[in-house]
Amino acid sequence: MSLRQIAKVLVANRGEIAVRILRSCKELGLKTVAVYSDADQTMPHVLMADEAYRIGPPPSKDSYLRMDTLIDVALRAHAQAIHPGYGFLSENAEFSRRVRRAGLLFVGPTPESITAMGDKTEARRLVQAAGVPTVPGTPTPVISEGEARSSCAELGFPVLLKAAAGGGGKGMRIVRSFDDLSASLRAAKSEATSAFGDGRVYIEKYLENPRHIEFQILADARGNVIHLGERECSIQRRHQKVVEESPSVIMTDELRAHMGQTAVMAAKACGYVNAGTIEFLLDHECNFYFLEMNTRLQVEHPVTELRTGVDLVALQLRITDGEPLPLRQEDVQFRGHAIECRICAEDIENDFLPSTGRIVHLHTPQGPGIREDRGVEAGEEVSVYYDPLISKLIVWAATREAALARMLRALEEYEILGVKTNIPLCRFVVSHPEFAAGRFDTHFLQQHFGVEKLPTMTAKEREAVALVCAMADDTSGSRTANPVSARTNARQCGWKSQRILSFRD
Ligand code: MV4
Repeated sequence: MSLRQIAKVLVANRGEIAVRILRSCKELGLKTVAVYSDADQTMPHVLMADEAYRIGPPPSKDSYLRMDTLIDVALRAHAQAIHPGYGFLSENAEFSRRVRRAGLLFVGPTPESITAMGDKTEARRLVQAAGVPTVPGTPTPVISEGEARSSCAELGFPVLLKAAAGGGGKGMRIVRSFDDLSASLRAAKSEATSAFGDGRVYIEKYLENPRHIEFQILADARGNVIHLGERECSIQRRHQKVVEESPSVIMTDELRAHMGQTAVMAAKACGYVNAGTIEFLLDHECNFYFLEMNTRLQVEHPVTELRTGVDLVALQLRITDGEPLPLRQEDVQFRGHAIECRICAEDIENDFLPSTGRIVHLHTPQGPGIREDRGVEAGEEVSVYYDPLISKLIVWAATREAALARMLRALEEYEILGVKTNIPLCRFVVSHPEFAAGRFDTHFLQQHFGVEKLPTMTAKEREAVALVCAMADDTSGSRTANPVSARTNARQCGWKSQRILSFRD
């Protein structure tokens, strides 16, 4: 069971992903070290670890982004490895380098891989050279407007301006004619400069209605690379994924094998080691194009874990310890259907602004085929300082139809009071006939969703919510509201939890 080099791991993250990583560490018999900001002293990841260290005040830049502090803590605690999770320093080449220079293991790829894949034009060049299809576009960032014009003439409109240092959709601009090019180019450059401190912009042909499909890959330090199939990630809003699933409805065994092999080629092109994700765009004819590589564990990794039975975090740790992959491509088995909903503290009726406050009541779904990855408990504060993700609700069932029914059932079981959530949006997607029929692309939410589509509350329901909320608010000084009386009270009001729990007048 135990590893050779690693006996203790510092988890340089918070919330659900810190908890997720701690769980695999424990199962591998590893000692664990948590870190926390002043906002997180009583959070589950802190209570769960063998040791926990304060790393600073709430703002991320003063705590979870402090490379020096994190490395100091790891050395002081005699950890051998640092797992960065996702977000924060997970795709920071400098951090990966500094961790290694301190004599520690970084649970992730080399700084060289992170740097290569972090520069989107460099990534395109690398994978193209390995024979991976990319969207037609400029090989390097465009310097002058004249150069941009001739590139557009060659590619044909519409085109998409992208930040070379970007990714995840930040700072992209669609251009549909020469008239718009000049202003869009200036805007894209200035956005890229303020977002990434790097104003370089390149041009790609814009694909109008693609699906967004990504492949999970695993690579060991001996050159073995396998893929663990796809995740369909088209259901997103402003580049934030909301629902992910595997398999994708459009996937065939043949296409999966082809795209999977291509993903493996892309990973090999940068000498990749550890877990990574290759993003593709897929057009209506099932042509696929490399988009970018994410050089970290992803939020939606549980979808792949449920479908393949592989513990991705455990394998990340084993790979970091120098072990070869324990399975070959032909050993990877795909079973059934997995769907994930990201449950976020957001006010969907108010332009999806983060909804902050104390979670005064929390009862999350249970039963067959349910997994819920969460890093917060009732009584904790959802603050302005961090991502509003409260938990990930993931279901598994033998078929997509059964998984959809199971997800809808789970969403109906989900009870939360104190912050508003996007649960109604998740229910909208999962119960939408076009989604159920598999007829969707990256524009699904833009096309179909509006707040007016959500069920409105009856007067009686409003009254019930007001009552429960008033009661929940009346907890001055105590860490948690009285959840028992909140529930009882709610039931007595004939409270339809699934309809209204995440609304608060
Ligand atoms: C594209 C594209 C269409 N054509 N590139 C979004 C995330 C980032 N990784 C790249 N993304 C896209 N790149 C080309 N050449 C479509 C997307 C895209 C998207 C674009 C606009 C609005 C919503 C979108 C959702 C997913 C993907």
